[in-house]
Amino acid sequence: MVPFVWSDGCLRHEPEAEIWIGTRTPATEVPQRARAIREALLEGGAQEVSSAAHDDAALLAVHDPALVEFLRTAWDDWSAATLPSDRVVPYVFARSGLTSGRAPAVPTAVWARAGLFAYDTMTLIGPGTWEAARAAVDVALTAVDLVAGDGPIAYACCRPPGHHVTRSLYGGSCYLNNTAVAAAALLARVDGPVAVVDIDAHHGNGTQEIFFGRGDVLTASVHVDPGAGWFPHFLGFTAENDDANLNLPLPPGTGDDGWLTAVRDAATFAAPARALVVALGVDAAAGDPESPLEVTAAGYREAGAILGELGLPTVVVQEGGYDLGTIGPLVVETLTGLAR
Ligand code: SP5
Ligand code: ZN
Repeated sequence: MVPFVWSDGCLRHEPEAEIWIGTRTPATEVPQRARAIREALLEGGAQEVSSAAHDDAALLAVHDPALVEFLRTAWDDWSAATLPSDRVVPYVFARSGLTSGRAPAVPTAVWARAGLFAYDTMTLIGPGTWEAARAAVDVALTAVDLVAGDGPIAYACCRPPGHHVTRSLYGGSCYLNNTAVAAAALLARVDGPVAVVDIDAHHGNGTQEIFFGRGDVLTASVHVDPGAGWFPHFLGFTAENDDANLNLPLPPGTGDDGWLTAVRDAATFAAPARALVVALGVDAAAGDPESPLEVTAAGYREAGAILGELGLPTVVVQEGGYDLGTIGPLVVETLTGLAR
């Protein structure tokens, strides 16, 4: 079984809610997700490795220092201002069309600052959000260390997820792009390109944006077609494809056959790389409340086998997956397929 990296710090983010289409709804990205996955891994006999602290080098290789500094201080500043909301939530957004190409001012009002860095209202910041997001980065970097050491595959059992975060903007229940951080860290250690294959049900728009046009990190994403009405809505289309980026949007209702064909295409695209990051969302599974894809547990095992066939040093980073009763077994299936 693939070893996994764990940090209790990842449990400290408890968003409790998301503001979705103007309504406060219960959070889906909850601490119990990570606990459920860990439990299934331990039951499956996987070795747990404690996360080790890492400096900000790999983090700042993929993120704007201003985003990192905002996230580090946002909750303290918000709570000191005694505002009506118990979470940081943006209300006015610094869109590029406002400022004729000029950089927007940094708002004096604490309650306006999130509008410089957030691109949605679903991704709330509260006590422990920064600590958990930073812990998830350490988990991903510890998994990179394991792969750069003796093992060919390691799994980062982390949350909050990261693949929706761009260089300078957070959203989609994500704060820091753990997958991109892992890819940047691997890039510094191998001789040649790194590939990211994202099999979360949603397009990995943040990872795409971070590495777009570079060529040293190949990005492929298999996801529900945003054109059919799914998050992230603005990105994830085939029109964004080039030599280093492959989007494989699928219609709602796609099951194992169509999904695995796309995973095979993503693996072929990734084959020239010298190391692989798998952005593992298990929300493509039938029954997940956040996506209309219909992948089975056997499908996830086969996806693992397809990616394992590449024979590359591989870091698997946890992204989405919201059905608390099945996410643990789905991760175990994928890792079992990978290690086959
Ligand atoms: C990492 C990841 O899987 N992010 C997914 C973000 C997509 N969320 C879209 C939210 C759509 C509305 N969900 C309603 C939930 C009610 N609480
Ligand atoms: Zn997702």
